[in-house]
Amino acid sequence: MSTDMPFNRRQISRELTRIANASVREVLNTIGDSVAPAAFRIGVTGPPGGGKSTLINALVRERLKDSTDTRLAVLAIDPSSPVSGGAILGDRIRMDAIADLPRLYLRSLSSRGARNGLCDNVVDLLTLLETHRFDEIILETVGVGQSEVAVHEVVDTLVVIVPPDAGDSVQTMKSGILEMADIVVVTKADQPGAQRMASDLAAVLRKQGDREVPVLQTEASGAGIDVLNAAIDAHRAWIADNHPETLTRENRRRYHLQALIDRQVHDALKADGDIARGTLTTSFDRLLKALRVQ
Ligand SMILES: Nc1nc2c(ncn2[C@@H]2O[C@H](COP(=O)(O)OP(=O)(O)OP(=O)(O)O)[C@@H](O)[C@H]2O)c(=O)[nH]1
Ligand SMILES: [Mg+2]
Repeated sequence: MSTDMPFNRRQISRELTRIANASVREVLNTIGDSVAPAAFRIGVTGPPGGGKSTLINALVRERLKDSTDTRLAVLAIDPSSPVSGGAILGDRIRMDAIADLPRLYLRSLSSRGARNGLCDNVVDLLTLLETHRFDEIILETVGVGQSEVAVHEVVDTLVVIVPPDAGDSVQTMKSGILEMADIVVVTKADQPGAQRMASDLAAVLRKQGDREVPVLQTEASGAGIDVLNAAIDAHRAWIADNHPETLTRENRRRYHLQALIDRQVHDALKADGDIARGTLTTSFDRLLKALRVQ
């Protein structure tokens, strides 16, 4: 490991693996008392194979270019389930090209078995990264279904990508993740239909109303990435002006508490095969008792 590395990649990887497989109590023992400052979190989400990783590749370079000391982490949640299609495309971009950039930490994690598409424990992972003093974290998730709107809760700026050939999935996204978007990007803008898709999306988002959501276009060549980068900075400035930081922190804490307690309840229900016997009241009290001793 070279000494000019600002952080120890192997140690962070080890810690992430450990916390990804930890019990709720172990999670609390690891990050429960952390007072590390929050990182600026950017979510990049959209359909499987839509061009998320390609975009992040270029975006990372652009964001690191602007400063000499920004520490940036990328966490890619790998769907790895045949249902979502992500892992079976075969041609997915791996972010090897940027993996060695100094001041960048890159990690891909499977969401197999997670109940909400995101890793159930993604907030644990993000918080752990914050204990390593990352300034920014980019989170890649596949976002097509309703459940994926959860990503909105854990990031500051949500970039929703739509490839020109998205077709039907745009209908699904309209009532879900698109409503949560802070910035919309039509990826693969070198392909036919990109301009049309961008106009359609702009029309839909204008009707949505309350805040102007930019609709941008990017290409794997890097075209449009500078504009996206500026839009992210503009949104960050907008948040700083419009959202009190303490409120954001408290909302995030609430979300984290909910995630941990959900898991605790899930584990307790699974551990007691007899929990459903008896009346609703006796089951409920038995569950509460089990939670108290965990
Ligand atoms: N023509 C064209 N192809 C692109 C562009 N960006 C990405 N692709 C291709 O689209 C495919 C998927 O790209 P990825 O960046 O892996 O997409 P992804 O959304 O991260 O995919 P998953 O993580 O598997 O959901 C790859 O074959 C890319 O080469 C682009 O701007 N133009
Ligand atoms: Mg990807």
